[in-house]
Amino acid sequence: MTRGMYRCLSWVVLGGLVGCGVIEPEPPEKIDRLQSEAIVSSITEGDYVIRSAMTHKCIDIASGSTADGAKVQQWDCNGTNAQKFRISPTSDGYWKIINVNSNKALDISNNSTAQNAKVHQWTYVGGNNQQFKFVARGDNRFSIHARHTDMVIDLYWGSADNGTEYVQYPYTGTANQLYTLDKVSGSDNSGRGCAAADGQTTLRFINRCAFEVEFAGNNITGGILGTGQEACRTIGSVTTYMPTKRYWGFARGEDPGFERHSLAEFGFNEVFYSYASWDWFNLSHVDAHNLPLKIVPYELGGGTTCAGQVRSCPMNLLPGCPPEGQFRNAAGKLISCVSRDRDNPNSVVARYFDAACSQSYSWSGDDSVMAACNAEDFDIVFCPPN
Ligand SMILES: [Ca+2]
Ligand SMILES: [Ca+2]
Repeated sequence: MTRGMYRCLSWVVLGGLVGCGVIEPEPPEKIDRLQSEAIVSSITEGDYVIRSAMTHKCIDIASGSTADGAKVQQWDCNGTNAQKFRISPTSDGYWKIINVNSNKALDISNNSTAQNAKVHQWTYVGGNNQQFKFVARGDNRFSIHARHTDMVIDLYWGSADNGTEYVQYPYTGTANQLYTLDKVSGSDNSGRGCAAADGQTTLRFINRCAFEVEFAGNNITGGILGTGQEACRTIGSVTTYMPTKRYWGFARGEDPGFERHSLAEFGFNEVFYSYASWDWFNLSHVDAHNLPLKIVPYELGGGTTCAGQVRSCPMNLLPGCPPEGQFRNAAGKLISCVSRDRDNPNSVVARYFDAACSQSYSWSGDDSVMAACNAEDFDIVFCPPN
């Protein structure tokens, strides 16, 4: 669909969902430079890397020590097991946090109830000073509360220095008390990765390209994905009405700019007959093609409405782009194929897109390829293999 204008025809084809009207284009939100494998929006049992929301550095066991009492510190993220923690439930919403390398638990030293008592590692014995609660604070950030005091794990004075210690301190909401968690293994939702069946509408961005991809879109913090990496963004509950949302990606550092992206377009959680959470979506080439995309819906509540609703245009449409559509960056590299006559189904570029990919939404009224179903979560795949 066009940006900045909504066409009634789409609604009619889908059965007259709700009204239509002019919608102002939304600017892309800022790109978060944090590179992530899989930032989670909720905690399930598994292995995690825990990063400061302030410094983006990792919680680390100093020198990879396996000793009781070893220092827990902030350090540049390095992918070692000294920075991976198995998080598993204890009781009443609390969790133990066990270092993968040492098999020792994060622990408030000496069972202290004082402010600024240090966090260190210790053999897990089930103490309340070894159990923590994760409280969601928005934007996939959590505060981590010790069970015996309800104080949070606090990056001391918010220092960015490697070697800075963590202490317990009353929650104040400052960024040195907030963390993001990247799940690095132990996913218990086969096939769904970090998009859990949890009553939330989550988008899982997956990069199958042979290069780094930056992703962005409406109502999310974007990010950078290495080859094979994925990231989840929860945008609302399964009943949150979110019309006309768009998501896209581009090779890192090669953003062709506004109206030069292939788009994954959605309307989430429309009321539709007996469904409270019907969704429509398409792979739009109305503006352009820059990266191959795929949308995979995951059914809400085990129904079957999403069968056959996967949409994919896995082919690279840049090499064959007609001359009038070619958009090059300052270095002369072809980085987008732009459809400058978007409302014309017979334009050379629209006909090229349609011929190359039967599931492409190739001009502003190409409603026959619209998909719709009662989904909870979606994958948005860059450079899908099929
Ligand atoms: Ca979900
Ligand atoms: Ca839905």
